[in-house]
Amino acid sequence: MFTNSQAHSDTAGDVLQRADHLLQNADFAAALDCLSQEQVQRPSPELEQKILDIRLAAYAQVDWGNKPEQWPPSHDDRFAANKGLAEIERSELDCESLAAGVIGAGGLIVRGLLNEQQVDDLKTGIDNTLLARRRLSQGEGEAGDERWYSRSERIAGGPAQFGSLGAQQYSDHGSVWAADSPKMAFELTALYARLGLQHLLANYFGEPAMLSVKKWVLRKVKPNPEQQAGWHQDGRFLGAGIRTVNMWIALSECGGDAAAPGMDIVADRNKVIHQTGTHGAPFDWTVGPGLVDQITRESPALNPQFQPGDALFFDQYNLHRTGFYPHHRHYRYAVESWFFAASCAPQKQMPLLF
Ligand SMILES: O=C(O)CCC(=O)C(=O)O
Ligand SMILES: [Fe+2]
Repeated sequence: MFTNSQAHSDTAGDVLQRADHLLQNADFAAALDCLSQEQVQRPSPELEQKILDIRLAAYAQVDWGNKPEQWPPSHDDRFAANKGLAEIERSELDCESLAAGVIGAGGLIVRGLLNEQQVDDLKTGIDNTLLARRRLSQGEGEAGDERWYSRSERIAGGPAQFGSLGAQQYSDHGSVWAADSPKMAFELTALYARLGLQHLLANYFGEPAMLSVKKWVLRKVKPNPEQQAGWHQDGRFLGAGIRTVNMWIALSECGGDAAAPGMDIVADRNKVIHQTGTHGAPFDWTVGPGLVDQITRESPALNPQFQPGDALFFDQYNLHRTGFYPHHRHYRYAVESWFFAASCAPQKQMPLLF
């Protein structure tokens, strides 16, 4: 109660001063908490940007120590009798089910992780972000667009904001880094806090979990009956020695019989990185169809059906691709969040605190 009344009587200046003090003591988590509460009470674009900038700067300012020896976490292999991906309800998600699903079964579907309102808000946010990016790239930005889309000065080394191809490369669909949208980054980190993800993933990794600039992606995928996406393992790009788990959240009904593209995925328990660029592969980063045929003789390729708000957790060894099929008519929205154990987070993905 004291904190509430204090928060109400504090001016924005008081809060910023308190946060600066916490930042000087490198207490980034407390500073972010304090500023995030202020952003909920008195939203401002400047504060939203500041919060994102702190997240981006903090990783490099903390000594995250050595990798815990005890990893991956042990699990009870509760899904051993299942064929295919493990599947649970939201209420069953904890460190043990996550480990048994991702490590033991090759992937875990969590039904109903988000509710309808959360799904709708994220879809609207993805649309706003994509439209703001397109308008800004064409020099037609409207008031408020930069809240939805602007690249932090702290994000160095990524592709130029509007690319060398000019405006026409941006449309109302595609993918966009969540960290390029101060508003979406704020909403998503608030949502992850409500879901208890920091705690869940700190248990899973045995140390704090990070997000990253490059592997935290908002997606609006166009149905494309003609297209075949590339089979890949994200471990092929992420580098050796990492500890990671992806939370992919479907925001549209997709996959299976649904009218929007889901994910083709192999629930393979073997933790190996397959050869790429061979067996008829169209690209050097994809696993060729000939090799996929061999792998899927043992573990068939699945195309699970998702309802909006269902999540899929998997690691860097999982073989998957966007699943395009001729019956698709609708766009598919999703958020992809690769989380990394802090002590060995890949620098080139630009880790960020959440
Ligand atoms: O959303 C998609 O279709 C692809 C996602 C993906 O490859 C990933 O999350 O690693
Ligand atoms: Fe992927």
